[in-house]
Amino acid sequence: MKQNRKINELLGIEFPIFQGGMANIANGNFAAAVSNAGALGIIGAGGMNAEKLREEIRICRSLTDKPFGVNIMLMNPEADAMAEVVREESVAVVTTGAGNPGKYVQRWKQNGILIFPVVSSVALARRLEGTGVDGIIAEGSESGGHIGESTTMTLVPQVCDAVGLPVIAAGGIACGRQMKAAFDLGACGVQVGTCLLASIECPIHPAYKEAVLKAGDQSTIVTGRTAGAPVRCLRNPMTRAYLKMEQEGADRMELEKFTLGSLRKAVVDGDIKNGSLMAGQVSGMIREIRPLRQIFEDMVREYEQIG
Ligand code: TUI
Repeated sequence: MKQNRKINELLGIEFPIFQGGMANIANGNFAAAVSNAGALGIIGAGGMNAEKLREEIRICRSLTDKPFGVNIMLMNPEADAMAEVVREESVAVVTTGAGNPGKYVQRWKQNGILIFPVVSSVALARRLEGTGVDGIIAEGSESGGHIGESTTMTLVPQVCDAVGLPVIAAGGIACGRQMKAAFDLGACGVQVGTCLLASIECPIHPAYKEAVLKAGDQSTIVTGRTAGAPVRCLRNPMTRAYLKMEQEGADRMELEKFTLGSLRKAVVDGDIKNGSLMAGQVSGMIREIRPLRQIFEDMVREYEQIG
C-alpha cells in the first residue's frame, strides 16, 4: 500500500485504519484489541469521566505494546480534565469530536501527542491546520452518532484541497471498495466504526450486533437536527420518541442527556427498542460477525485487489 506508507509510519500501525470514537463502547480492552489487530485502537471517552478515562488508558496499555489513541468528545462536561489526563498519561494519539479542540493543541503538542481532530467542515479543518495539528479526520454524514451536514464524497476532497495535512476519511466506509474510493478522493487513511460493531471483540450487547446485521440501506435515521445536535442511529421506537420530543420543543441539553442515556441502554442492556443504536449508513452491508483482524484484512485485501 504505497500511498499509505506515510500515515502508517507516522503512527506505527500496520493498516491505515483508525477506529472511530465509539462513545460508551470503545473501552481500554476494545481499543487494545483493535491495535493488536493492526489498526489504531481508540478509547472513546465520550461517556466517561476523567478518572474512568485514566483507568481505561492504563488497562489498554497493559494489554498492548502497539500505539493507541483516545477520542475526546468535546461536548463532554469533563473535556478539560480529560485533555489533562491524556497529557499526563502520555497517550500517543488524540482524536476529538463534536467541537473545536484548538485551545488544547499547543499543550498536547508540547507533550509529543499526535493530534487528529474530527471535522465536518472545511472551515474548521483550515482553522485547525493553523494550530499545528498532525492530520484531519474528515467525517461525512453517513457516519453513526453525532454528524455534520456534508457527505464523505463531498467533504473529503474539499478538505484535501484546503489543507496540506494527511486527511483520514470517515463515514460510509466498511469495505475495500469504499477504502479505495476514500484514497481516490485524496485521503491517506480511513476511520471506521460501524463495521467494528459487528466484531467478535466488540463489547456491545449481542442484540445490538444482531440489529446491525439485520439492518438494510434505509435503516438509519438522523435525530436532533432541529436542536443542532444531529445523531444517526438505527430506526426504532426510541428514535420515534426522540423526534416527538424534538417536535414538542425539548431543549438541546435535555435531548443530549436522553441520547447518551439511551446509548447505554442499547450497549449494556441490549434494549433495541428504547436504546440509541448509533450506527452508520453502511449498516446495510454488514452481514456477519467477524474477528477484528479479519475485518481489517478483508478490507485491505479487497482494496489491493482493485489495484
Ligand atoms: O463526535 C462524533 N460522533 C459522536 S460523539 C457521540 S456521543 C454523543 N453524546 C451525546 C449527544 C450526541 C453524541 C456519538 N457520536 N463524530 C465527530 C464529529 N465531530 N462529527 C461532527 C463533528 C463536529 C461538529 C462540529 C466537529 C466539529 C464541529 O465544530 C463546531 C465548531 O466549533 O466549529
